[in-house]
Amino acid sequence: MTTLFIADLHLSDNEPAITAGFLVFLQREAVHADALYILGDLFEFWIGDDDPNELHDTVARALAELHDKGIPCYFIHGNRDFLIGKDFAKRSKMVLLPEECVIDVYGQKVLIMHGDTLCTDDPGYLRFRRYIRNPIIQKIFLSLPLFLRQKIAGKLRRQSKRSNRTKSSLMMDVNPLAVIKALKDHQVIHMIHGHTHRPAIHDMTIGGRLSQRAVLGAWHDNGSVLRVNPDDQIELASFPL
Ligand code: OKV
Ligand code: MN
Repeated sequence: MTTLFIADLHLSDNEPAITAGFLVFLQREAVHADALYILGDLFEFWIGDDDPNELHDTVARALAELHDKGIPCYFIHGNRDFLIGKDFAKRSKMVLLPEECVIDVYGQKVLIMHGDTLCTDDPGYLRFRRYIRNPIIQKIFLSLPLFLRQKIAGKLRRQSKRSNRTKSSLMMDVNPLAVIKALKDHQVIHMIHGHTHRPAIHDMTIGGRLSQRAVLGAWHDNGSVLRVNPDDQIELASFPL
């Protein structure tokens, strides 16, 4: 019995080996799991469920197949694929979860999220986030023709690459106070997130209680998965793609 957590695959046409590795992961490992949680940034970018990209179809089919074999898959949006909507959820048979969510994993309450909202030392990003997460702005964006959305997204991605070069690595990590606040707000001591690409299991003491925060790794040269089993054993593993 195992529940699996992954994030930050950043699937795109430019990285076919990661997609191939993901499909193998679904067939070899996820089929034996109780559930699969994808905590955001499954895709490198997302400009609407109506994007006729073949990659989306391949991934939707593979996830739907997993569902048909009895393994439920849950998804929390990342900062890149936040526009994944009901249509893709239906095609992939994934359940879309809210951005912060307390789940029960073998009797333990665990807070799961993508993790970008914990990076409170990057006000530039949070401003950008507030803007593009505005439902009205999203509605307008989604009403644009596909070629325009592609053009805007390409431009934003190039700008972001440029601005990330000037950001310090501390700024791109989670803020410890934001972590404590999130745990307090949800009344939990366990948390799993991705986004920072700094895979680790952090032990902390909060109010005299031992607390754990697992950070999922990004998929680059290797895949990354967190395995949780009923004996409360958690294992952060990296595997070749
Ligand atoms: C996702 C990020 C690009 C970071 C644009 C309104 C706007 C949605 C959008 C376009 C971009 C998602 C949907 C993408 C995340 C980037 C660059 C930086 C830091 C609008 C609503 F602007 F036109 F109003 N977008 N895409 N970034 O390419 O997937 O998270 S994206
Ligand atoms: Mn992210």
